[in-house]
Amino acid sequence: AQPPQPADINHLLTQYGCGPIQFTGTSDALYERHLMFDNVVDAAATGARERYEAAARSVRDVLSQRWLRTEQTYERENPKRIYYLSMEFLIGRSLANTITNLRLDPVAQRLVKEENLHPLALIEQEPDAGLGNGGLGRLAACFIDSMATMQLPAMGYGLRYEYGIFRQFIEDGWQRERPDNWLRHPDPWEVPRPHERVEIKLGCSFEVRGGTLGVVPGRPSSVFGLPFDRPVAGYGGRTINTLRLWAAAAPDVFDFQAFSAGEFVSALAGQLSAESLTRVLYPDDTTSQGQGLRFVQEYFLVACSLADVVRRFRRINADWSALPRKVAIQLNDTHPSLAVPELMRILLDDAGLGWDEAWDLTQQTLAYTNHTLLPEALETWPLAWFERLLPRHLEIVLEINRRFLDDVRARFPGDEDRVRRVSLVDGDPNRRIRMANLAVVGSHSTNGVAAIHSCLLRTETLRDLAEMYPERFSNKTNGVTPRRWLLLANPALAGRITAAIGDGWITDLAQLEKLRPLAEDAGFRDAVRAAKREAKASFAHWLRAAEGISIDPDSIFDSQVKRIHEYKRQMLNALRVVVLYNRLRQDPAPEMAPRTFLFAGKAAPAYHLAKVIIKFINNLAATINQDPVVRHRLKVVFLPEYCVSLAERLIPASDVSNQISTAGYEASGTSNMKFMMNGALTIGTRDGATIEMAEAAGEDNLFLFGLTAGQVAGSRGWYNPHWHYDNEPETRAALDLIFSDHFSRHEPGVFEPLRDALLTHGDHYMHLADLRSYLAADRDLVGLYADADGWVRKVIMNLAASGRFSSDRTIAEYAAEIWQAGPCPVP
Ligand code: NBG
Repeated sequence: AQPPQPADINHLLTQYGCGPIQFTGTSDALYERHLMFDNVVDAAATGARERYEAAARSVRDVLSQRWLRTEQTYERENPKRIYYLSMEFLIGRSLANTITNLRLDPVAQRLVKEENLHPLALIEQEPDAGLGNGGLGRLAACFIDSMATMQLPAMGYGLRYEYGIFRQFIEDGWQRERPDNWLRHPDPWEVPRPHERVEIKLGCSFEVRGGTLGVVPGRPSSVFGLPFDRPVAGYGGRTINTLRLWAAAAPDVFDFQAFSAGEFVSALAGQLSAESLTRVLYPDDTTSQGQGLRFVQEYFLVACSLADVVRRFRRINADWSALPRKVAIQLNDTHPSLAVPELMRILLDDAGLGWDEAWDLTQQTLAYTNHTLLPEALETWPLAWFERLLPRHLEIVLEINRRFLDDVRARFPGDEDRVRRVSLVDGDPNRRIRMANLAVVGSHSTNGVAAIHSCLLRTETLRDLAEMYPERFSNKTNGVTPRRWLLLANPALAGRITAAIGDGWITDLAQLEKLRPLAEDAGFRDAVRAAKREAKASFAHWLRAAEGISIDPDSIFDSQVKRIHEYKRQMLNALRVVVLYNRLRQDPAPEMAPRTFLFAGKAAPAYHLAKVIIKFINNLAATINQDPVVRHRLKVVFLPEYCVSLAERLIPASDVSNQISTAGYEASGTSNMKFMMNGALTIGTRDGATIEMAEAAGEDNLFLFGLTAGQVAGSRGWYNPHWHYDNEPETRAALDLIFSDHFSRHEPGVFEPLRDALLTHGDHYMHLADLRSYLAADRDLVGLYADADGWVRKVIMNLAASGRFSSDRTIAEYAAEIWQAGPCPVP
């Protein structure tokens, strides 16, 4: 086989908007060269993993010069730069996405043919970079894709966890966790930059014992942050931005005294403690358990990133006062909100500025995004930890607070209750620092992630602060990148959209509006139906091969995929299935579309009830799938190990998207948007961004049901789940069936925690209040499915309205309204 010639590739790259890129060396620098020389093996003897690595490195070669030139352009043009600080980046796989964004598909296809490669086998060799829990981390990944595509001079900063989100497997129906050792093999995408390491100083030394952080009093210590850079290729390949992930490393010179005194082993152990700082991602979604190691992780991210930002800023800007004109820092949730005292410390102690100027620059540079209203997620850290680890930061926080509370007292004289509520310091004997208050006070912008969420944030959760600083609060409704979630994940549908309206939608998703009139075009309806059928068939095929599970592509694929949490109400979905099952047991009615219910998601390892819910879904599946009465009519599948790659397969294949959180609890949701742009219809509550999806598509094109956020809040005082149990026969029959151990014959009583949550303890998330209206909406939905044309019309109306939910639109709003930053094209 002839390796691709450089001239040809240059031609292709020019044609597809990436080039011209000058290659140095010969064409062999691409795939074959990597295959042989990187591992020094005979090309014929290489396995799938080596072939994946060689392919990935070849793609990286293609973007390397462009990547360098991007940074050079930023240094030369000195634009305002955007820094996105996040403890999580849930990026998933990079090979196929980078090929797509560089528009190298033709080259890749040729390579696959000439080298006799199996593309799927190759892609499967890449582990998901699971450096996040769920929505918050995936949003960060979509944002960096959009920023690169829009040619914004942006950079992501995060941590290089050696172990990402745990791997889930199911044993006897229960979730079990295994460590995700995703860096076991060398990662072809990351470039270590040891010469750009930074040193972080702490007020004492620490050690990690049994997962908790022990402080070793006495000597201050330091730890190094080692940057690992990953390329972020914008669509079209013009801009290659950087995601910089920090790994902790011990200082070269460790405890020399102990070392010389012969305590070689214990001196080294200290070094190991320092390095365990970035070992593992905390697997808690929307809960903050206040572990010491997490606190140091957060500080480490902030300290490394700010040192790097400031160093870059100072290289080309003499004057500190230019900081907010040249730097915008977005804090993804409160996790990096130690940036407030850290930036103050740099400006006061290192730059030598006075308090007022430092404070002004800090506020103008920082902005904060809130991602949840759940009280258990609001971070507070013991003041005592600040005292020991970050004494200087504590001084700064207390001074910020003193001045802030003076302002509050001046604005609201005599209102000491208010002072207590807004103070950055909570409580007396066990004083804690409230990180959300610190982030709001220390920045110029606070935003929520969907209209309803931003509104509740302003009027409820952060009301007192919003009264102090109303101009700081705004909404930025989330979005997702259409490159990964439509173009790459759903080639069947993407191809048909392009055939109908051209490919402008890829970078301007609002163009999907052009599909609206095509709802009345029988040819286009057929095309959309055929695309869905293809995606379903290929998902069913994969599922059989990967998990040994057979599902019927002619059944309705009804999906709920997300973290398992009471507020997301997977249990409401399961109750719906139990009711449908009961109906069939009573009356095996002749005609109905067969249905496949797909569940996937991880539970935080310490969240017992969420694990019971997983167990219930698995037992439900086991019982239903072997009951002859419902065979070929209802099938329930719990897919283990939900991750970005699984979402990319499952979402395009789904007909129905369940977005059924208790209204007022899901800040935005982002899978709702992915389903919408992949041709699924939504059955859901009026919560998060689903409300805006319904506004955009028209309420009639979704199946909305249930209490509104106002009704949920209004019925808190008197809601009683027993009323529904006593008065709704189907609700009662479903619960009785569960508690009769119908789904747990060999494990009697195993679902008692569900009885406690749903009945005894008052059903906090109001499952029973919404079950009946969920079933009514479900009936409408199944009714419509029988009308193939009516169904696909609604699908097209949703597709046409999904343009607003591109993360490009979200990022355009952040750039214009929060960052005041624009594109910096790379010539
Ligand atoms: C999540 C919310 C979702 C939202 C994502 C992204 C956290 C703390 N919050 O509703 O629960 O879509 O953030 O904004 O993960």
